[in-house]
Amino acid sequence: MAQVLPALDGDSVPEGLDKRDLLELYRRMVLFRVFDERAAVYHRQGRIGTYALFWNHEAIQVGASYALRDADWMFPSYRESAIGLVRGLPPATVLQWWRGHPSGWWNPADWNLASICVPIATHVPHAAGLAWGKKLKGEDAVAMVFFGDGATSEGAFHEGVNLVAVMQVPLVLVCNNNQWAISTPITAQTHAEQLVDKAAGYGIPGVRVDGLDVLAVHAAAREAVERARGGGGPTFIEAVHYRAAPHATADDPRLYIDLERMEQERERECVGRFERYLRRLGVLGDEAVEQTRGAAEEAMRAAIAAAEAEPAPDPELVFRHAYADPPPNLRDG
Ligand SMILES: Cc1ncc(C[n+]2csc(CCOP(=O)(O)OP(=O)(O)O)c2C)c(N)n1
Ligand SMILES: [Mg+2]
Repeated sequence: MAQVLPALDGDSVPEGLDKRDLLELYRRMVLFRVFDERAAVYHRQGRIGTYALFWNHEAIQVGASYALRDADWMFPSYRESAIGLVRGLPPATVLQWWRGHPSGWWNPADWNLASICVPIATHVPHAAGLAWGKKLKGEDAVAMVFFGDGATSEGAFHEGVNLVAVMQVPLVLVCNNNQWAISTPITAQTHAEQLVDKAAGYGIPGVRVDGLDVLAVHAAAREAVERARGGGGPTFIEAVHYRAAPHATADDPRLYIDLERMEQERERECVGRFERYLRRLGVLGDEAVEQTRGAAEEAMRAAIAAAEAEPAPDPELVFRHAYADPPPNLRDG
């Protein structure tokens, strides 16, 4: 039976975290929120291509990744494009990725951060393989892979989860259930009552959390990471919310989404909700809120300036790693 964590909406500091942790979680969430808002504007100015918004997905991304050490690996989908920011990856690098500029590529081994995966679920077996390798080498690092509700219908997802279950691989599977795969609703995606029920079919623990509650997501992730690191194998986490923004900048959800539900979801958006909790606790006041937001905005201003300052890439780069033996028209051209 899947475990369901209660929302941590009270007014006490949860076990295992201190006030510094809470403020760091808040700082990261605000940084992610500002990144997303600025990236959307940057797109509207025609300076980046289609961009996958992660507005209101910050609690999942920040809460889950906060359970990791730097030696642990993260495998993001396009929805978690900026997850490397928690490791100090420059925001300019992520913006450049969305511009299709080579300075947006990084060596995964430099950050223990895989490339952003656009094909749905193909990174689940990649994460499974890397985490299995860590286990075979006797290293205690774990991996965390992020994917959506739609990804759970893909063959790559099933192959990956089955493998990590059978081999008891230290992988944490974080399913961002925003209840939509572009315009396909979750009800057309699965006949299961809840996605977390799938964990039982693989014989692994599953936990369902409110995806807008950073503390609940973090508690689930911390337990899963500890289990994985201790040799207890994989865990499936289903973080539930309802997508309150377009799928991407090229999408118009008004054509298919429940607008009233979207409005309700925006009212309990995760950054403001966490901020109110911190204010109740007395660890955050107006000055710190302003300062945190100001620092994030400054980081994004600098990132946009850095991205703009980058010279245009050489078009021939497209072919550089494409051929061992370039065809004559490319070789001589
Ligand atoms: C293998 C593959 N098939 C189809 C697509 C087109 N596609 C892009 S995003 C998307 C929806 C994925 O939904 P979900 O897994 O719920 O993630 P979300 O976008 O909601 O975060 C699809 C089908 C793709 N990128 N890759
Ligand atoms: Mg989805």
